[in-house]
Amino acid sequence: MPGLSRRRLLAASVPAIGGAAAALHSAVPHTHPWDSEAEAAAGHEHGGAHAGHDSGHANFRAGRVVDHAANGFDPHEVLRDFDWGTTHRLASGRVVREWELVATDKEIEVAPGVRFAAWTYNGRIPGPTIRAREGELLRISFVNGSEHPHTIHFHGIHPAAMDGVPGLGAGQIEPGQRTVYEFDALPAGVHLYHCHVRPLAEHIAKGLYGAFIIDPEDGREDADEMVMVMNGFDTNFDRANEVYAANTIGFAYMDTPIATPRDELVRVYLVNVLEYDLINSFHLHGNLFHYFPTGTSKTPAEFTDTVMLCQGQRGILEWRFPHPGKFMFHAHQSEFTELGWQGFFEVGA
Ligand SMILES: [Cu+2]
Repeated sequence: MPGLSRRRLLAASVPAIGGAAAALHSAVPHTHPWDSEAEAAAGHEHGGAHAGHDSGHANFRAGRVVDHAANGFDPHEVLRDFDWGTTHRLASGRVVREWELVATDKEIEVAPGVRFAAWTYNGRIPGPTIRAREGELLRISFVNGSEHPHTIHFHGIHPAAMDGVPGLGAGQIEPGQRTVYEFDALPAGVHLYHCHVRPLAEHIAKGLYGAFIIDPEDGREDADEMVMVMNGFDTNFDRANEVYAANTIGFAYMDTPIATPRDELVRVYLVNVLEYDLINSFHLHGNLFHYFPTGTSKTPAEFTDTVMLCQGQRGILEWRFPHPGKFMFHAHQSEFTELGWQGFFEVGA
């Protein structure tokens, strides 16, 4: 079916029925953006079976990699980069924590040779992982350096005027304008932020989102902490993704596994912002993890190896590796996995 996009097939045959759409979605083939043009022109299709690939396929074609330096961010740095902002104390002793986020239009290489006209917070996707302690007063200065109107909508508990949606408070922030979002750090957990300007799907899919972590007042146990924002990119503008990843660059953690010590507590702050697909998931090999939905309780809800999240859902995963070696993690939708959303943990001896 050369030329027939997944989305157009869906639109033609499924009048907004979620379950059926999900089933169809994974059944409809599409091409990788990093396939050769000749192959794409010949209508070479990659379906679930991926007959044209060897089973060891775990990388971009011919081992090509994305130029992280040119992008200005590296998924391996994003992984453990927690932005605590700057602080000062009010006369009352209360901590005020502040950040500046700037929206910019920026071209990002999302797969080898595939450049995507992204919209970013502070030049990176995901935007900075904003981190605070429960009960602090948070102040986020937002500067719109993009050519399009944007906002920052934070998940959490705050006044309506600070919700970052058009028509409330400062509303839509026009190019060249700025505003300040101010609210209490509540509740403890893992949250997210994203632009909330219409068309919403486009403003999110373009890259305007990030993780927002609030530590409990009494903290959490020491751990090797990481943030993974599950996302994807629609590189041919058909409202379906061609690239999937945790922290933007597919296969980045396959090319260079995430090193973590044996027997030490691992804590992953997992956020799903994937647009255009109904669900996403995280699956861990050779182990199970404790799952804390939204991270709002210290009592795990589940001990499992796979969690499923819709857009906006997030949670904290905790586990220890008792065995050394390499352990995969990936979306348990095979299609997402093969299009980039997979990686390795490398556990020391
Ligand atoms: Cu926007």
